[in-house]
Amino acid sequence: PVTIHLKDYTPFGWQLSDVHLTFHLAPRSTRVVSKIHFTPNPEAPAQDFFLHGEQLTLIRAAIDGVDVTPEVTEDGLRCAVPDGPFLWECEVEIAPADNTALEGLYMSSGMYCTQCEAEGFRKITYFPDRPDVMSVFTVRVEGDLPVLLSNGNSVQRGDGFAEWHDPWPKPAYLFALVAGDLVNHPDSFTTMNGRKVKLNIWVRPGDEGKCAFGMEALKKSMRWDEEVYGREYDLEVFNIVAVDDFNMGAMENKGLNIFNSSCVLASPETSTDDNFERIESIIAHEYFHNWTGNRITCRDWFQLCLKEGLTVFRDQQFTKDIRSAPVKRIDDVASLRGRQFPEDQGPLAHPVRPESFQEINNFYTATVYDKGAEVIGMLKTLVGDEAYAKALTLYFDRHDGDAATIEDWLKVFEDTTGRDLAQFKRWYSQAGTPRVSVTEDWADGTYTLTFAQTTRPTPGQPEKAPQVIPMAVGLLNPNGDEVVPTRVLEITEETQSFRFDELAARPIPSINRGFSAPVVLDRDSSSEERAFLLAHDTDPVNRWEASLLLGRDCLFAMITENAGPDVAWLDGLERVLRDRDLDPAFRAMMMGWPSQNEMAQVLFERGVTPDPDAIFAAQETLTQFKAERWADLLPSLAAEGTVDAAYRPDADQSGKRALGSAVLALTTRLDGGKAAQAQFESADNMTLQLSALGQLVRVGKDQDALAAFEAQWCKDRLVMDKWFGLQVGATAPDNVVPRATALTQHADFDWKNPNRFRAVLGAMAMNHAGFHRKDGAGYALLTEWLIKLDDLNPQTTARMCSAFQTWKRYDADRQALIRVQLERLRDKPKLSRDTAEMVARILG
Ligand code: DPP
Ligand code: ZN
Repeated sequence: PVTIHLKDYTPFGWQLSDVHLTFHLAPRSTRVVSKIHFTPNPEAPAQDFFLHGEQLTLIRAAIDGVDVTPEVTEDGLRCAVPDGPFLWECEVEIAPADNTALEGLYMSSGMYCTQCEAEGFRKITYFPDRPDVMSVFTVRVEGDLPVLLSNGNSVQRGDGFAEWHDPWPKPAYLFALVAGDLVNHPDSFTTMNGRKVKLNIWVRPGDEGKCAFGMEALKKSMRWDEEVYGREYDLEVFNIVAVDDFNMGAMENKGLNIFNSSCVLASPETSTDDNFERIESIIAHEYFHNWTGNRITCRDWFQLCLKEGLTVFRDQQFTKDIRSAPVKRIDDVASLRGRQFPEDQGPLAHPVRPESFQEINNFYTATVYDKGAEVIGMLKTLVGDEAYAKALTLYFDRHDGDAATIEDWLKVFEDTTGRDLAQFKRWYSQAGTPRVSVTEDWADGTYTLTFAQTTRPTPGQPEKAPQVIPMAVGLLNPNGDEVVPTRVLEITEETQSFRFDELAARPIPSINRGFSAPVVLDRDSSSEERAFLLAHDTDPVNRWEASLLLGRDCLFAMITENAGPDVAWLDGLERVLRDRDLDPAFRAMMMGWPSQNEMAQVLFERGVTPDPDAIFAAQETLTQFKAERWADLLPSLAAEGTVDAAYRPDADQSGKRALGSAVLALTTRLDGGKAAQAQFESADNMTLQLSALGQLVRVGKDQDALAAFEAQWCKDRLVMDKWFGLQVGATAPDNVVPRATALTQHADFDWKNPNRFRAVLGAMAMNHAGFHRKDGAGYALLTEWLIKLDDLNPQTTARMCSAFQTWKRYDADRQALIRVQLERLRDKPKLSRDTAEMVARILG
């Protein structure tokens, strides 16, 4: 396998003024004709004329009208070309109906669609398929289908053809084409400068009733980006298409976003509150890419975080603005710790800007996206809101139309603020989660906090240098009053102290408020102090954090010392739950506790080999104990968690339902599922129906409900994904593998569909104790299916290998069982480059 390095970047030898493509669509014999004007690039070193191309049948190639015979290899073609500008013409044949990798031009339920990021365009035609080659595309689509779409504005449409022109130069990864029998949910938007833009959501017939929410989210996103970032939309039309078979969530192709149908279709009957919120944020995310990604794109794929980190940051800001900011922040912190921290602390650790890869698809990771967003949040904290806004304006002014780098990005901040960001840049180049230990000193009214930072070695990076850590700190006095409001301490040294003078009493510190830096905090704080912060902290994130830390310690003691639940913690939590001034959504979050996966990590960090069965058992004991202890509180909380008004997926109602669902989880421990059964039967929306079903699955009283649910929803693919996933994800550990096995034999287990595959096998891998059962049956089942899927869809296969990334945490027997499976995968004949790279990295 070839490893590609950031340091080897060289510009392409030619510039492309315009690209003309004609598609003659046919399922197994689509012809793609391209005409491209190439002009030598004066800034590039001399090089062979090489165009990427994979799985193409070359029909004809010509230069300046004269046929040529290029040298064709597996990954592209080479050809002798004139010294000056020339016209390249080429015709290839491809078979979209046979394209199961869902990359390039493929078919999904009879419709043609594309996915070109990162390197899918080379499966459509011969082309310099790299993001720094930008060009104006004109596309003609010919096919016997009612709807024919591509990027940009519609130029012409007639019987069996359509022509599109995108005036904005773009790289090939933003190319898109859709053709099919689709119906439209239309609307329009008037931009800040009064231009009317047509908006469309295109779906398969039958799904038109599930578009309204997505459309509202799109209009909100467009307005928000104008108001907050001054960014206006720049084409006459914005199209969104829903596709059932899609490897990722969605794709920001210029003017023609393509979405996994699960990330755009929504209705109260079929979607949960969480689905609605996720859809809203993904629509925003893809729309925001129009500026951060499309108008300003990436020079090379190492710079992926330039567009993804920033766009995630922007979609997080958007959600905070239109929903509850603290709740959103806690959600994001939980997800960062649940997904990114394990990555950053295991064999797959890589910098936010990686320095090498074999297959770029393997780097669409939590680190690039979510840690990438955290890095931008830290930058904003360090320079302040005003400077951030100025820097962003400069970024858009200076780099519009560019394929830019992280250096360009940081330079606008340096030029705006005069700050030297050389040290800050380590956030982009050093992998691993920094650990910050805190010690404190109190004497004569002066309180001193001393921070020491270290980052453990990660693959390829044995030594780490200190990073810039913006540590937001507030101090409370023993009465619970805030004596020092939040202040951002800038840690730059390996060890650094900060003094707070003239305090009347020794304060209680609230450190890393708002999770101002994505670090692991090591601090020996007493449980009294945590309980104090749980009761008094003014920072919602740290209040939640205090409870989480108490929960960790409680479970740790239960697992390792057979201790009983920590009553002081639960009493403190109860006071929070009883506080009706607190947002129900926040209280629902406070009712959560460390996941089994997180507890496995905690045990491992503290030198105890995690036993998944013991973790599960402790969680069960704790849940039962909570239910009993709070028995008299639950009815009133349930009442607060009940919504009488007509269903709306807004923050207010969903917060209440989240509280209701957290309460139901406890009530079910007391009534054996009676309330859940009643809720299941009376539910008129998917949120209530699914949370009830989840509880019935948990207590094993799910046979009738699962059958009823299936009968009701068997025609709805997205709802059936929930049905498949929930019965594996929520069931008792012993049932997980048998159930997953049985479901893979279900007539509707369409394993070539990534959503369905993930629903079963992904849910199995996330059921901690079920997946990690002692006999290794979970590991074997997952591997068996990964081996099967790899021939068809390397991208989804490779991504799911990360289920094994934490394997070194576990005991020798489990490690041996996992190793056998990883080696089995590694030794599979014709293993894809994607999966091979992942397995090699995980094996280490
Ligand atoms: N660029 C897409 C996104 O993150 C992923 N293909 O929105
Ligand atoms: Zn993105």
